[in-house]
Amino acid sequence: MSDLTVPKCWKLSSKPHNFCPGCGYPIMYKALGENIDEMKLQNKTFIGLDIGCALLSWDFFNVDTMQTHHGRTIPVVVGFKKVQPDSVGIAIVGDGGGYAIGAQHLINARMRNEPMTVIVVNNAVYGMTGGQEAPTSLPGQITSTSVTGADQHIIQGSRMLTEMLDDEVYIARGSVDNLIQLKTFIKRALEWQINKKGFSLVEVLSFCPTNWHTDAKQTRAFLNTMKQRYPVGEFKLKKNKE
Ligand SMILES: Cc1ncc(C[n+]2csc(CCOP(=O)(O)OP(=O)(O)O)c2C)c(N)n1
Ligand code: SF4
Ligand SMILES: [Mg+2]
Repeated sequence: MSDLTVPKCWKLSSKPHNFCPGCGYPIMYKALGENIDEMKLQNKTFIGLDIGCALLSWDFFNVDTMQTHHGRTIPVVVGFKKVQPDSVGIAIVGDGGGYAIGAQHLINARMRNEPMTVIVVNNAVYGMTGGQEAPTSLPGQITSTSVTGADQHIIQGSRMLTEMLDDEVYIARGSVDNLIQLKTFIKRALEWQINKKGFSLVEVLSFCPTNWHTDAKQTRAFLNTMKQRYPVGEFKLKKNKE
């Protein structure tokens, strides 16, 4: 995998992207796109995009894609899978869309073991709307709505979703500064949906230099600080790790 190659399922020639310089989303999309290419899923994949910076890739893939209301992407993908059970359903949401406004949908999809893959892009802010505090903002983080520092409590979404039921599930947390590992986690999540007909999720720690107000070096440093609070790895592959 070369850093210069572009996934075949991208429409790069006709659709330039609108992400800010240094944004982490395109790295996640590269990992996802390469998996779609290599697993030959282009003609059977459906992607739901939450309102948030995820939507900046709307009409960017040569894959059926739908943009949904903020926080409502998961039930849209659940519904699509009900009528197209052989498709591969992927919901891409931000940390706000997944762990705040859309949390009930995420929890219920996990409880029902809906056969789908959720990608939660965790950039520790509400990126699209100006960098407001999110449930994932680090304690003391300065945001546009926490000018004296964010709340001390952060949501451990991946861990919560892993532990809430004692069953088989694939949940992992990767990060955009390790593309190869992230690609592996997304591949395993897609394989889980296809082979086990079950719920899978990858949380992706991602850069938002625009709202973090960071230069390149500070952006890397902030992601490393996030990793201390949000450890990267696979949470649970199977019951009792058998
Ligand atoms: C029902 C509803 N509430 C609020 C909004 C405004 N809104 C749009 S995007 C967004 C937050 C996005 O943050 P996140 O989900 O973390 O995604 P990011 O942009 O950071 O990737 C909000 C609050 C909306 N569009 N619809
Ligand atoms: S606001 Fe942040 S998450 Fe959104 S495109 Fe810009 S850098 Fe990326
Ligand atoms: Mg966000």
